[in-house]
Amino acid sequence: MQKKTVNVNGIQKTIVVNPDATLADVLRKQLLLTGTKIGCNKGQCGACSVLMDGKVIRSCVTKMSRVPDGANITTIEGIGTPQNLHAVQLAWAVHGGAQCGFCSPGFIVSAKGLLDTNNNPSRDDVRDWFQKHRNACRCTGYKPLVDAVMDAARVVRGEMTMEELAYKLPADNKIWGGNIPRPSAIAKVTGTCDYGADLGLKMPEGTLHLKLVQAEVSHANIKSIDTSEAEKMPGVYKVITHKDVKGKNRITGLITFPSNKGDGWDRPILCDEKVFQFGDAIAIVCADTEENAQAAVSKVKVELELLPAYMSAPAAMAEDAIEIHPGTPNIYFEQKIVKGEDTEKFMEEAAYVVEGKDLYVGRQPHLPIEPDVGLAYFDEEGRLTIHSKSIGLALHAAMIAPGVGIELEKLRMVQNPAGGTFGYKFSPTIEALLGVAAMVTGKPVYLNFDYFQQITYTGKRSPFFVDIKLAADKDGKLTAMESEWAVDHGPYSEFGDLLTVRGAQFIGAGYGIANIRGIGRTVATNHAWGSAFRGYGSPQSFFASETMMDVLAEKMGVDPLELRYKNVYRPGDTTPSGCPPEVYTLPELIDMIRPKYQAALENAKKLSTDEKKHGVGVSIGIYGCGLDGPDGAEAWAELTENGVILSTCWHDHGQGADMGVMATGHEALRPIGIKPEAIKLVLNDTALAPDGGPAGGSRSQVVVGNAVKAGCDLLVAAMKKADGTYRTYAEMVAEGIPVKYVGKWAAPCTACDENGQGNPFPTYMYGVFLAEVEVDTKTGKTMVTKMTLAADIGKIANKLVTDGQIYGGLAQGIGLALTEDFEDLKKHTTMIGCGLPFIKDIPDALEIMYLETPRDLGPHGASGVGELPLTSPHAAVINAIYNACGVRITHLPALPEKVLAGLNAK
Ligand code: MCN
Ligand code: FES
Ligand code: FES
Repeated sequence: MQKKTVNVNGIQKTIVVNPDATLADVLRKQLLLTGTKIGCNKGQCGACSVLMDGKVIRSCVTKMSRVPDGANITTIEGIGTPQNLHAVQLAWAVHGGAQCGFCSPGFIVSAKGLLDTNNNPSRDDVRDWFQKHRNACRCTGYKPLVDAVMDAARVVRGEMTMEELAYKLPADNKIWGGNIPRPSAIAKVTGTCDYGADLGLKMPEGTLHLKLVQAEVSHANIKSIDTSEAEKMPGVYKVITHKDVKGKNRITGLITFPSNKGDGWDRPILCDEKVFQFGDAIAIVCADTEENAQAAVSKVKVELELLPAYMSAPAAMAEDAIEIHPGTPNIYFEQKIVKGEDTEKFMEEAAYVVEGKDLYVGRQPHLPIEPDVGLAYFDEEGRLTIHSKSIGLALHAAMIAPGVGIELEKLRMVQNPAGGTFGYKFSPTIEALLGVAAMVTGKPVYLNFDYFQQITYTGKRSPFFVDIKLAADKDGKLTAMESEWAVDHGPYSEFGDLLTVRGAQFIGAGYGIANIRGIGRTVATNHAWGSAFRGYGSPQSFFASETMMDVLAEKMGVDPLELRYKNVYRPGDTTPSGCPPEVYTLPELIDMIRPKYQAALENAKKLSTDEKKHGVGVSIGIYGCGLDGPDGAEAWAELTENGVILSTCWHDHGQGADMGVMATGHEALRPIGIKPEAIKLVLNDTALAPDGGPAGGSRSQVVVGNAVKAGCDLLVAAMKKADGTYRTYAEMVAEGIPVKYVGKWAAPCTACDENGQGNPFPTYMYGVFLAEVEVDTKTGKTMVTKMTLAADIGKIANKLVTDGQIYGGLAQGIGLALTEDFEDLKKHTTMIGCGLPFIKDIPDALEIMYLETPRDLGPHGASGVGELPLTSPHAAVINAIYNACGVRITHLPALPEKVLAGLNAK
């Protein structure tokens, strides 16, 4: 141990530390300065950035032995407070820089470090700085962060006042469609928002720390598990195995489609008979400290009999492959698409036919900066209470309750502020493990994943292998499509059938193709289990149809954007599901983007050299808002003496659920003249708020938003007097009029049938993507120089949020196209190893063009936005690479070596 005197945020502190402890741990655990976040804990993401003697450092890799005595440390808490914000913090809030907000403290400290040395940086200086200091953000696409630094610099230089920078409520008291910062922004930019790991540090004494014994092989029979040595380790309270689980020890996907050959009870909470994939949990060590729990993990002895591991769909589909779940075939679900007439004759008679084989979008890792984390305890009413990053509290309660062995009424689920999920938390991850541990020990328990566990334990995007054939007449009008897709869903079936349906719904979507035949297959494998990922099935689907549209255009010798223009939905056309789209907006979106596209082509010609080839690519993207069929939600609106309480579960990945509830509710409540600050939000706790449904399928703005609006409409109607004015709270009470109203909404929709036909979604989002790239012909490396999206997401609730959603989604699309993967269990296990894009990988030139076509079924005319930007940006990038250098990539990501191989083969 070492005694140190350091100056933390201007206060002299004498501390006793382990010289090997990291500064991040000392700040967080000893000084409880939890504004400093830990993401990768490996020096890769900058979430833990602090200033030491004026320099930006990553505190997770700074040992206390390297912190000099007398060092001046500034953490986010020392930059500014909610009552006294620094310009960088205010700029972050007003530019929407904090979505999930997990990266924000690190970025803000880093930006302060920059402005202290250079108060007049260019945008490139800012980008160089964040690149150099490895500040990574998964939500924002970085552009709003640079905008924020530029404005903060203006304030620092005295060219702008804080008042000028701050958001101002318009005179008409309207926030709908505007730029008001989200309610959680100030907590996020000041480091006062407590995420799961921050709550974990503030748990009462006696809380047990959990660590997992996990599989290090991908497929095996378990012969025995011996916990005796581990149980004797210091501080160990209990080692839990499947034998201790009171319930069925399985997580269920709840509903499986009738033709699913499995029963949906295939995912163990703790492995009993088999290991199905690398990272599977086999035992939980519960101990007094994290260190003691971790030390005992390696003492648990697991005897295994190795089985062949099927690491891709084709491998698991092979004739001689054994069943991963004995009794259930590896191909456990099939979804057809049968629309219009038989396609054979159209294929024969077509003027043009193009065919693509094995078009592959891989196992994209979600890479939120915050690793998975949660805690559990019995609350004052004796309910098993589980806090986690769950974005579907009621759904997850139902999925885990029978497996854990608790009645649903005795299970309470709470969402912590989440540092990004991008869909991986549509599935339960550690909830059941926490529940089991709290039940077995009767104590509060806490489990925090490290980043390796985050990557290897949680679900991934499911790869699709797609074969596709398009037929067109002599004018380029599509007449028929044939498709076949295999979905590698990993070992666990939950929502695998639903994902396979997405292939039927979105391969070829956007075009009025009258005749379609196809079949999709869901395949169990031993690679990472498939969980939802933003876009859910659409990036895989559009990669096939949108790259083949370019192949068709080339074959016909026509412009790829104009070929799309000819074919996009117009009145009379139907979606692949056979229903008319709710609006016909794609022709106008193409009209909007056409001048940009033509200018980009000219520009690419001018810029191209033998060494650096420039190219331009387009794609269209569409996604439905809702869970298939009559998806519904509930919300409450309650008048109080001080304002209105709005309550629901609109789960927050980081996208801005709080803003969605606030903006949608406020617009409905505007007749009563309420100010936004008089609206209180009670969200995302099953004991306090009604079920809004999971925040997946970009459904919340439409489905939960409609429920919020319905509750507010009822309240406003009840408050209205005969003379058109509104009752006060006191008048309502005096007249005995109820003050609390339940808003409910259900989509008037029907799920798709066995032929993929139906009317599954109340609204859709539409976009046209334009990518501009530069390909280095010496190295094969592609840089995206600009991305543009023309988007129709209906009426906008909050423009800061929708801009941020789109920038962030485009950045993930660039990652999907060029770098991101989770395939190699040795290499793809860190943020950098997985290809997370940093600021210099994403162009500063991100442009959005909105068309706000009001939707009849959307609240105040809104559709959704979250997933649109990740439907097909990667297809535009891949088309642009072809346009630049003639290399067509069919297997993502387009790593330099693949492009180079294509160039060499030419
Ligand atoms: N919104 C708006 N105007 C519209 C439509 C939406 O202002 N016309 C706002 C909404 O109020 C909400 C946000 O945009 O704050 C997204 O709305 P919506 O499209 O309805 O999606 P959900 O709220 O259901 O969010 C889920 C969606 C999905 S499915 C994933 S995955 C996702 C995403 O949003 N993961 C995210 N965005 C993310 N953003 C961040 N930062 N982190 C994630 O993990
Ligand atoms: Fe320290 Fe990632 S760099 S947590
Ligand atoms: Fe940057 Fe979420 S806001 S990671």
